[in-house]
Amino acid sequence: MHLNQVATQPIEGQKPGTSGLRKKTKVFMGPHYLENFVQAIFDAIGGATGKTFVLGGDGRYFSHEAAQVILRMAAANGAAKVIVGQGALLSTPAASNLIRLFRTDGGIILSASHNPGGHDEDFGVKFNTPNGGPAPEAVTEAIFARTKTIQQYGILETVDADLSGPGVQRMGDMVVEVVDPVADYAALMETLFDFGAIRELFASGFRMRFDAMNAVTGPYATEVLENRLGAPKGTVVHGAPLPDFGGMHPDPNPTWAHELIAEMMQADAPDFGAASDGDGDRNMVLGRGVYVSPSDSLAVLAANAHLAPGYAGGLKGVARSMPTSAAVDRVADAMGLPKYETPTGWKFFGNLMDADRVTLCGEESFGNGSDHVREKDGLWAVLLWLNILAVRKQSVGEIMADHWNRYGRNYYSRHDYEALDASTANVIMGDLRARLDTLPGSTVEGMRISSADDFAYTDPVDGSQATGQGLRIVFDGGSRIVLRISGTGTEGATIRLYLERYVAGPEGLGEEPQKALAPVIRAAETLTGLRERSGRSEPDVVT
Ligand code: VG1
Ligand code: CO
Repeated sequence: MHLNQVATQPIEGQKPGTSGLRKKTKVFMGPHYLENFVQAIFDAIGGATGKTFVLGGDGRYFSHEAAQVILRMAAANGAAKVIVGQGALLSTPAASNLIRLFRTDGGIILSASHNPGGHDEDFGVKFNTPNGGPAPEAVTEAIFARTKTIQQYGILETVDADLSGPGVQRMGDMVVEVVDPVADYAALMETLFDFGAIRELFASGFRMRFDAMNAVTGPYATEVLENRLGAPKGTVVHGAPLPDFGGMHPDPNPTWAHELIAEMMQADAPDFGAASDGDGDRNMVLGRGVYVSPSDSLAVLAANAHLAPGYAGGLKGVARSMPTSAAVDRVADAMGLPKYETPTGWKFFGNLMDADRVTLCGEESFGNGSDHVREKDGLWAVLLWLNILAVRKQSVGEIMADHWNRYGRNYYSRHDYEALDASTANVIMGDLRARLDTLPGSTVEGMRISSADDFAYTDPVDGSQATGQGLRIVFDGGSRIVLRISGTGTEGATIRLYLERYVAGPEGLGEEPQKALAPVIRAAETLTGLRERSGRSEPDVVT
């Protein structure tokens, strides 16, 4: 065993995006790449000496090697202890839970979330702070700043830790505690939901399909749904986490979870369907023949959360990211709840939850969660849906129809134009940004623009500011176009175009969303020239 200080040099581009640092796996495997970033994390938080961290990830290719490097670096940096998920596995919400449960000094999550995995795909590293949430911008900025000056990193030369089963071992002076990745998380879920009622639901013949997409949620879903709630074996499919996700793209949306969509649209489909992403923080839910848009799912969960024991006392407030539809706002207004609109990315919800201002948060990108942890949580959302279905004894379709009748419907869609040439994307964004001030009052496709701006946010808890968070154009009546560049892509630039139109009802609530949004989609093209200028005749992904 030998403590090594390795000389290194700054590597360009180690700037964390919406959710950690994501790059091609081969980039992470390059000389000093992972080591520089991990040392920058330790340095940016005032060193690792005497500290305890949680470590785990979604099991993607290179996770095992990366986990061993991080353990040896933590030991060299004087950490007291690292709590690691068995096999280096931990879903993002489970990692958040362990950080909070054991009051650690933070955690490192190895994941590129919904991005594909494998030697030629993506890898990622994310640091979470002691509250269990993704590092806020001040911390990620400090990490990035450190990557630009780093000259050396510490690493212990020693044999690998044995991560194959629970137990305690030592690496130098540091304790390595390997834990069952599922147990504490499953126990937390039992405190929030009426497992008895959900068990009865399954016992009555209710059928469900959960597509874990060969990613980290498999073991969690199998334990909770099949072992503890009595769902029949085989309810969970693609349940074994694989390094390349078996070639699946673990993004739970209609494009990438097409197998589940196809099954759920059949006449004899299960009653309920769900999928989750690479690291288990996203979810898509479906009823028989019914796709629930993530923004609508957030609104339904907000309106019905009190039906689950963990939320029986009501919600403190709700928050959504700016591009997420205003469906949840209508619920908040009707229930008299405080509501917040934040920039994209879960890190912006942490302060609101820590300050007890909100209980429920969500994003249009298939993510919602509550203050039980400080990350979005895919399986949690599925369990809350199951609890609601068990209590209301209605189908997903009936619940959606009832919701829209009551609150009206926010038709919503996101069109992604992926891997565009970065300069083209910047020109499209820049041109629109420059014209924002001139737009209010003008009419496009028969719709009058009431406001246009580049979204900026001041955190109401600590006053921190975030600017340049997305261009938004709002029309009279609440229809909306939002444009932003993705902060999780690893190739070129991805433009996300978010489209929304509100229909109060009772007429016109049952339209197909792309049809209902047609005038807004046309207005977006007129205003941005996105298709024409990018040379793309249609978006790569429509959700
Ligand atoms: C995307 C989503 C955003 C989400 C983020 C991380 O970011 O739009 O809502 O918080 O991914 O989710 P972007 O910058 O590419 O739009 V995950 O499950 O990939 O950690
Ligand atoms: Co994710």
